[in-house]
Amino acid sequence: MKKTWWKEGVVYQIYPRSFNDTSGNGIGDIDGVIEKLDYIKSLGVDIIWLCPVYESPNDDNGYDISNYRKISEDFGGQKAFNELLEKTHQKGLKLVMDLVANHTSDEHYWFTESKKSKTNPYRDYYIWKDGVNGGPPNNWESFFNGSTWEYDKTTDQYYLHYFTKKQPDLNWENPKVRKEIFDVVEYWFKKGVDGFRMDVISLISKPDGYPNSEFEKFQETIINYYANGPKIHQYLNEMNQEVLSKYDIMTVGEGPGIDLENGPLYVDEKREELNMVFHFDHMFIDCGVGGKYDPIPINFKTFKTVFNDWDKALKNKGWGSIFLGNHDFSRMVSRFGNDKKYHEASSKLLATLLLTMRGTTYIYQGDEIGMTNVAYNSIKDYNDVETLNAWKSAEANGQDMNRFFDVVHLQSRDNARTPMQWNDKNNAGFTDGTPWLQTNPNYKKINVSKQEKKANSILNYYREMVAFRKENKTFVYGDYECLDVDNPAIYAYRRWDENEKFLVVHNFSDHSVNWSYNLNQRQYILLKSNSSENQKDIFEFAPWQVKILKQK
Ligand code: TEU
Repeated sequence: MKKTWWKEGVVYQIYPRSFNDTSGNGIGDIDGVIEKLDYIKSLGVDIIWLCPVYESPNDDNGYDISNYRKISEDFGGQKAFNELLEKTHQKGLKLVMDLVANHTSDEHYWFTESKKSKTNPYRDYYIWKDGVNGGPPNNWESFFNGSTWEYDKTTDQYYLHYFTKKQPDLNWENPKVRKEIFDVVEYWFKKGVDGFRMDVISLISKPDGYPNSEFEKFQETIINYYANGPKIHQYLNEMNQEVLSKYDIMTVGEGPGIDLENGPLYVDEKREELNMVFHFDHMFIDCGVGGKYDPIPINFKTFKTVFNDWDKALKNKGWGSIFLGNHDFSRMVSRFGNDKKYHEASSKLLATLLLTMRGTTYIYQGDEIGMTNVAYNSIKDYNDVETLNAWKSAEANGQDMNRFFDVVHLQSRDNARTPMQWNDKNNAGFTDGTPWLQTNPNYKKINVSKQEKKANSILNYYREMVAFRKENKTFVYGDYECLDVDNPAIYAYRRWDENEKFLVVHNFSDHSVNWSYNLNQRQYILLKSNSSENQKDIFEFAPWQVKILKQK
């Protein structure tokens, strides 16, 4: 397995809108990121992934791009971005951008042209179809509710949009479209950008014939129709040959429908497509039949199995991504930990998991201080288009809206988008103005400034663990094996190479556990723990305690 910077590096994901506002308009900006570069550097991370900062009408907060070569003035424009890139590099950090190329904004020039007539040169940049029996071309449902087809009366045809109707899907069949996107990618590489996270890249190749979906469960429709289309690997290989392979950059493809079978195809080094993917097997683990807004309890054994199976699938082939949260899901500690009684311990435990698995670690902004879900009082306080559309659709279906509001509290993407909590001053120090999304009221308790001052804070634990991973490359490249998979509370795994042998044991529960696994105590020494409890007996664990042991 080739060693490289993006395998050893730790990524810090920034959702710029919610990170740090220096202009006072309530929206985070690029200058705000620049202002916090020392903070980011102090975490010990190596790579910043910046969510979209391009020009956008913000129907989906920047995931609807109207100009791929322009940095949004809301965020400070190109000048601010140039400065960010320069300063990031000066600090020895890399900067990775988001590439949203499955769709554009409907306000992108290509689309406004495409709409004009059936003979417009940009018509085939998008996917236009005739209706069927006075309705849309097929029964497909969009990710954000409603049909994936929008009727346009100018030409009496429908266009495809997997997400909102302001996010028309590009037609990757058209070689001109591919060329346009590859040029965009190259444009940013030439400016010095160090890579791309590729938004819903698994969806760019559409199925032949656009057949009706036979499935009721949305997840099944994604897997069987939307994702991993017939030409996906051809397109990615082409992008690799045309652009990616010419630069020392990293790529991570994001995608619904990426599974154990097809996942390795994206990242198999011999196939020359992408470096890494984000699959959602552990992130959709609480989705019921009705999807994300029909949650079910998390099955802990399944959780472990997802990590085990993916490690095995990618072993000696490609490289994994280890993440437990991002801007699309609830807060990691509220979801996989216990954000009430064991907030600190469980945040630290999850940090340990992120930083001791095989694969590149991705830390989402705010998780390093244990930011939690928010529970706004009214649906009016929510901003996310996914949440609001899910709400409208639940209302239209006559659901019990009190119950549904609980689901919103649990699942809304806004949980992860509340402003970064810097200190206990107004608006958590995020802005002097009115924040675009209300601050989580717990900012007085949970904030950077407070944790800077406390030696054993969650924040300082992250710093310690990032440094620990750096010092012990066995955690990066070493082998992985899970022990006692059936244990309902313990997640234990070995990490080893020819030099070192480690054992990481997490107690993922609210009770103490004596892990009476068949291991000889005396063979191990304790290297690290997220708490000082039970330090004497190596296999005894307080609630949410994790220990890193070394085999003598
Ligand atoms: O998300 C892709 C995706 O699969 C999401 O729709 C996901 O299923 C959902 O957010 C879970 O709640 C990417 C971006 O990360 C997301 O922010 C965008 O809205 C989406 O693509 C469209 O570009």
